[in-house]
Amino acid sequence: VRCMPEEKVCLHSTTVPWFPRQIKDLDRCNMLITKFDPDMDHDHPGYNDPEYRKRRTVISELAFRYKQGDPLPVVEYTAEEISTWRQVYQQLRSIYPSLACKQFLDGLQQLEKECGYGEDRIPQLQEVSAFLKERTGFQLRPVAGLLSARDFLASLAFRVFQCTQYIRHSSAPMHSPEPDCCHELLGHIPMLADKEFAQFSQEIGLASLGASDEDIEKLSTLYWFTVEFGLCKQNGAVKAYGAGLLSSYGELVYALSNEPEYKPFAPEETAVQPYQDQTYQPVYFVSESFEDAKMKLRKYSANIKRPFTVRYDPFTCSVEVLDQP
Ligand code: TIH
Ligand code: FE2
Repeated sequence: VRCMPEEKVCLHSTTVPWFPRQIKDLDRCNMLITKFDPDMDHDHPGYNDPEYRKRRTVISELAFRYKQGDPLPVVEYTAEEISTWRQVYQQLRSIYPSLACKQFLDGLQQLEKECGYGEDRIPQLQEVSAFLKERTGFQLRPVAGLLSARDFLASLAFRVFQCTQYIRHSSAPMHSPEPDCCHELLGHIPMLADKEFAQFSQEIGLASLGASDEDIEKLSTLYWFTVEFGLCKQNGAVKAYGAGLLSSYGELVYALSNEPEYKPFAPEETAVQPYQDQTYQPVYFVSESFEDAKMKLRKYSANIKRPFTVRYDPFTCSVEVLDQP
């Protein structure tokens, strides 16, 4: 456990928040936010279901015990859990062809062909992680719930994606305010198999290392409106690429209806847009393409003030810290 969330390090005679330098330092990036936890949140659909809460505790333990390099834990899902997965999968699968972006559809198709994706079983993190590693170098790590923005973003710098392994409550398959395995496996994984998108995700992570609390807040808002709830133009139509949309039948349909407001993706404005984390978003940001989103984000990140620059070394899986030029 991280000694203190406020832990600081000294770099080039300035003090900045601690950040991981090596992939194994991610073992210390484990600060959980409990606001949507079924043990804490009275509105959680599993709050009054002791069986569900017990199951969540068992699965959380697997993540708490995990250390970088360990084999990813295997969860034997119950018939009830698989039935929830089936419902989510069937509903979403039927609307993806018309509402999801091309990169997502390509990724999902490969996962169905090569990684056992389908409505009959919940894929294991182990096999999915091996699949991603071959495509974009991303690997998975289990997490017990929602992480603090700083810790979550830091892992992206190392091409590590933190995944929950429990599933949403069977009474609410169409939307969940917290991440679950449907959200990770259906929302995030197909996109992380795309090279361009993987690069985009890692760049947000690198920009977050050692950043001030204020900059972390802005970067996590950018992450929210792109990786989680982003829309993009493709062949003249607006499509979804955000994982929060691609794992929620309810919000995916809503986001691409004429109800919500659309704004063009522009990092300076997007970074300060207040957002909704209990239910559907009132506003979504539309990018011209990933390439465009990546270029704009790069420009934005370059303006974040840090007394140093970072560079990822893929040979050692570590972050080099360089003097500000
Ligand atoms: N709302 C998403 C779903 O129902 O799958 C899950 C989350 C997206 C972003 C944060 S939690
Ligand atoms: Fe997510």
